[in-house]
Amino acid sequence: MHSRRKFIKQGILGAASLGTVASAISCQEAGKEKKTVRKPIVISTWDFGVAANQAAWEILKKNGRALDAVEAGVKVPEADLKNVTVGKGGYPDRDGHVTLDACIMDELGNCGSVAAMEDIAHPISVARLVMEKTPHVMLMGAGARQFALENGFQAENLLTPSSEEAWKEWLKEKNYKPVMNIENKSFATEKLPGNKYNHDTIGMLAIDADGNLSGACTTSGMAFKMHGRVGDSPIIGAGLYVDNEVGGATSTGVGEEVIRNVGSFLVVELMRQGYSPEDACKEAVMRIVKKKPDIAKDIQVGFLALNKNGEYGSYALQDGFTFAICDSEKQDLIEKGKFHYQPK
Ligand code: SD4
Repeated sequence: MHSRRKFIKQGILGAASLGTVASAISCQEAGKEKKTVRKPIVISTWDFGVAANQAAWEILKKNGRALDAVEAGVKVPEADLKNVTVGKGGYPDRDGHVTLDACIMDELGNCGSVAAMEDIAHPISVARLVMEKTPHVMLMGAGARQFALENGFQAENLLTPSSEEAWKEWLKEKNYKPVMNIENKSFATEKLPGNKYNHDTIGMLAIDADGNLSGACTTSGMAFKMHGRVGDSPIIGAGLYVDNEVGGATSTGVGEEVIRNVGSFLVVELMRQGYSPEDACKEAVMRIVKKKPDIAKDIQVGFLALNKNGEYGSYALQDGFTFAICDSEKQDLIEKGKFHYQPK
């Protein structure tokens, strides 16, 4: 499958130096052809997934649990102040509030989520606590913040000076229009040249050495959204879904279209029916195109999927979607997603 794809090496970290525990493990399924399971493996959305994957790999290579790996992995972009679409430093909503969305799901089907949460820098860890310490799946807004504070998280101002500056620039025209791949790429790069890391949501999927899957997804959502707006990223089935029998999927882009099609659940269910990860992602993208062709041609949505055998694939509405892969053979690898609409 890899020969068909264009790989972009971004620096070399030898497999030996990473001291991996397992790479490809062959197994014989009764009456079926011999399958090679690639594990451990971690994949995540966008170029910034490379650094996130490295943090996840530190856990996976020591036989750690996929759940721990995905949490540690996505905390990297959450903590990156230059990243204006995830965690602290994320662009605020139109009223100047940074509101964060995140969810996590493990191999047992447990899941946790926070939405529109303010003042807490690592929403993914709060989402995990919702999963592990409450009878609920999702906490939002003030309730999520209160739960985080009660569990030892510190409140802090998530609006960095440069994100505040960007918001004030935006207020001059108040033009809300999602732009391909990053919601406000031209704005950020033309008017704020210091902001180079203008990518989108991080969604991460991992299989650990035991063959168990987990996933995580975290974002500051669409820049300059309405106050209270929640996208696909914290919604189980939309921004993320994991089924340990089949595989996992995650999404990035304009969340409204992902929610309308319950995108990540759809991708996993298609893989259950035998679709390859890439074909499943493509079919989910084509549902969006079919239902709303007028909207679909002007927005970006990308899906990323990993099946139980460690095979991965992606598909996006538009050119520009990238994802990062890390296993015992390949580190720091970025692959370009296939896409439906030809560039204009
Ligand atoms: C959302 N899917 O809030 C997220 C944001 C994102 O590209 O991925 N933007 O809709």
